[in-house]
Amino acid sequence: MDVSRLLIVSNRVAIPDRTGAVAAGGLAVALGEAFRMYEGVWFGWSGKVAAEPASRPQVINKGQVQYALMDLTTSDRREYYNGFANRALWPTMHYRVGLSDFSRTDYDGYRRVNHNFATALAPLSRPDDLVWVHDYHLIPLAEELRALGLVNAIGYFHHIPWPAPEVLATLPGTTELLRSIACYDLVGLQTQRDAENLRRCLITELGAVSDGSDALEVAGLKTRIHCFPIGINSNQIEQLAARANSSRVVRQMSADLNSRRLIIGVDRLDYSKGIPERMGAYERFLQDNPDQRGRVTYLQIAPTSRSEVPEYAAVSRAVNEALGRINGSLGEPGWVPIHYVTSTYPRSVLAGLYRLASVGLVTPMRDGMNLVAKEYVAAQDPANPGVLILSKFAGAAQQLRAALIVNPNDKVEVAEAIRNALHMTQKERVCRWSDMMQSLREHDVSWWAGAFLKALKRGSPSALKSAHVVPVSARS
Ligand code: ADQ
Repeated sequence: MDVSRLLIVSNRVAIPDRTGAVAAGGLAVALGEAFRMYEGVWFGWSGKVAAEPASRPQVINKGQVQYALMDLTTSDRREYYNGFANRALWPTMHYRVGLSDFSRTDYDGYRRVNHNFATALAPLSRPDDLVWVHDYHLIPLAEELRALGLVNAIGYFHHIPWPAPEVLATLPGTTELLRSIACYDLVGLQTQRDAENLRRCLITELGAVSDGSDALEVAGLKTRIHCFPIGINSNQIEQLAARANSSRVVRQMSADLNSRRLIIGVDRLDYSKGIPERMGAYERFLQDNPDQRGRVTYLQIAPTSRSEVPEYAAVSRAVNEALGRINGSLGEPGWVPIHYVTSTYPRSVLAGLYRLASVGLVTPMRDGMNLVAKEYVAAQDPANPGVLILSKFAGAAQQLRAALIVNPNDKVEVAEAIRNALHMTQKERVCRWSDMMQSLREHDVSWWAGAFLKALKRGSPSALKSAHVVPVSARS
């Protein structure tokens, strides 16, 4: 595809290490893949905290990508990252209104960091760059860039769910954020439902008017809203999984299993992923199916994330409590029902572990997409695949309809799905897997990045947008 140059902006920038591996987290993995295809600049937070705010990024050249890294101050990190983004927006967008904690100071810090990022980014841009902004940390960025005179096409992809207007409206500041979102030429969401929710928010809160296509007009601005479900590099996962026996961790796990069947869960430690609830469902499965005790092992991999946010410490306690209770009450000498690890693994190891597992248990309470569900499917042995159990509240459930779809709030239903998965005939497993694999191949990560950028390029950057937009941070 003929793309001039890509300027990607996201909260964290994942610089590949010497082996080419990137950090855990869906966005890091997906953008790492997108940059295999396109040349450009990746701008964002370095992950470091400095005494003084940075005015210019540190630039690192690696292959065809230039990484431009900004440090944050302690108050930036507290207010923008740990505060408004992760204690207010994240829970609200995951429908957890009760966990959302709004503070005006945090919100101001969020706008300030977006303003600072735009000021540092604008000089790096070239007139024909396509600018692609990612995720909820950076919703106001286009508004700030327009105010600095940028007329480039600017797109935004929202990786997490977009809630219904009634839910979003509970959070102060979101009417302003909706105005900011209207400054993008193109807004991409994971599912049709998310796209419809955003459209309804813009119509009910701002009086946006539809032009009959995917575009909405708001206060003289025209923004297109479209669904682009994110994919994975399914070829790569297939290949890694097929030769994963070279990994010591995979060989060890395989030997330890002996003839036991493996159930696997892989998630960042986050309350949206439903890990304690999933453990409760597994406990119920073992209680209802005593013949299965000693015959299955559930491996839960959950690297710690956002540990400075109090709600994450609480979910960590809940997981440890469920783990202790289940292993203590149902375990036997020589058999531990749940293996729990918090390490980060190379993709080759994860792929091998997925392939060893008869069941992939992916039961988030709410999730934009969930790449683990897709990776689990791609890693299976085509002749003898495992079964995916998938929450109806993960965006992936809109595509992977041949999974066993469950309500993660119903532990009896999840326990029954585990039993059904373990008893499913090979013929049915192959049939369900082939159906899902076809969709993963058709809509892989290259398709996702290509489709978004093509749509962004198609809509001409409106000169209209460079004028008359005063960012909130500059308003009195
Ligand atoms: P996340 O909430 O991070 O992503 P997810 O989509 O499941 O969730 O992606 C997690 C990624 O991290 C996967 O690629 C997985 O392999 C990797 N990972 C997890 N644990 C790991 C470990 N221990 N070691 C190594 N890698 C590990 C957000 C949204 C999702 C959305 C993605 C992409 O919350 O809904 O699917 O962005 O848009």
